Amino acid sequence: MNHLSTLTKQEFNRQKNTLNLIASENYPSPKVLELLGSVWSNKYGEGYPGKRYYAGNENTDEMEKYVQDLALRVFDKTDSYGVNVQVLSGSPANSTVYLAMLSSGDTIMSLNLANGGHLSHLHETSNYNKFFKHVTYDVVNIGDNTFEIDIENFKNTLETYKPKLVIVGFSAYPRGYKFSEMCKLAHKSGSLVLADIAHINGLVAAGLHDSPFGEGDEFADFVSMTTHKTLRGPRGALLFAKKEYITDINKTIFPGTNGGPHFHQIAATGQCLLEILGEDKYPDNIDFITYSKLVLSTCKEFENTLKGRGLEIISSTQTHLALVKLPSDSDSIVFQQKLERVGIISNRNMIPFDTKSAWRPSGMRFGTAALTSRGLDINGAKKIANMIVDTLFDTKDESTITKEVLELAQSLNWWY
Ligand code: DSN
Repeated sequence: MNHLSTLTKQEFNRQKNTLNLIASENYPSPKVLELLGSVWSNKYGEGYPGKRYYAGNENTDEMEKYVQDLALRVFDKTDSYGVNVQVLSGSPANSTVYLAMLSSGDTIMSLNLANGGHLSHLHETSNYNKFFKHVTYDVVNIGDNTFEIDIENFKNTLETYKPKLVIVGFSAYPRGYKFSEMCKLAHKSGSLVLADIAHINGLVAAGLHDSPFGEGDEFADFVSMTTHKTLRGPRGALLFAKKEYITDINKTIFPGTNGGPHFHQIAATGQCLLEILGEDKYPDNIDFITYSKLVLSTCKEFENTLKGRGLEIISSTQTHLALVKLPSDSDSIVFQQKLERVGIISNRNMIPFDTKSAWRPSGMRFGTAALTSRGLDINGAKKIANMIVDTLFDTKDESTITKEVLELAQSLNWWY
């Protein structure tokens, strides 16, 4: 066994024997992983179906068109959008829209990172700040530590700055997104709208969350998403654009910013879309809508249990993720490490109006999409929440919790 094989085996065992609560991860079906390691990976095909620069693309042409069709069938019920399946991941999908539609000096408006936005939405560390101006809108506490988009502030920021592009869609926002209201207001002020649904696309696909796809002013002009979170596919992305914009988007991806498409990733995305459409199955034979409903119920149970044990919940969840504010004497880095030691994998996170840094923020983010794919039910979700609180307050010793975690992890499905 060479060193890489050893590391792969170690990673396999780590994933199998721990409880993964990272809201942006999931366990795709073995068929998805098989396609990632398939001969599709050997082929170059700069260009698009029917117009490639190299020979030998008759199968990739058909496969790419097929996956485009599957993506549109899952998300676009009104035949209003085109889709690019070559975009490599979520952040490049977002920057494709900036590069395709904006000129240097134009303004982009988004939610900032601490309030639930994403680095690629022109956070101060983004290189795109060299070319575009950035303004942010806010969240507001609607009571009981529940922060939602502040629509008044959204309206005022639109009126003041007249941004060329408004981004709706977030990374650490447990509430449902108000797509139609925000899209309508942004369009009224003359802005284009990009909905980044990287986190909630599985819920949208399952019909459990409002969709930003549709005809008319209350829908987005562009929709970006990753394929590996609640969609349960391979690492990758999809970028949709209203038909009038799709040619500009395609040109910006190739030849604008990308070389050859990653066909193995595109084929694997097709597999997860087939599973969502019910034309193939995830190994547990549970259909995608049922799975997605379970994700919501495990998350709610998890959050309720944390709350019942005295933790401060931020923005009571309506999605697959829960945000928690740690007691002021807790250090989120130390706590994340402590959880890792007992086998619970999570990430520290900023909370709205956080006064601490992104490196050592005040909160933790937990999601249940990954473990629900392994068969976690609400009893399991409750158990994990109790283990987390026991770890935080030292109400049980670490070795006991470590044993409980391993037992639970080993009782769950493992598909590989
Ligand atoms: N890293 C992903 C997340 O955790 O939300 C998105 O970039």
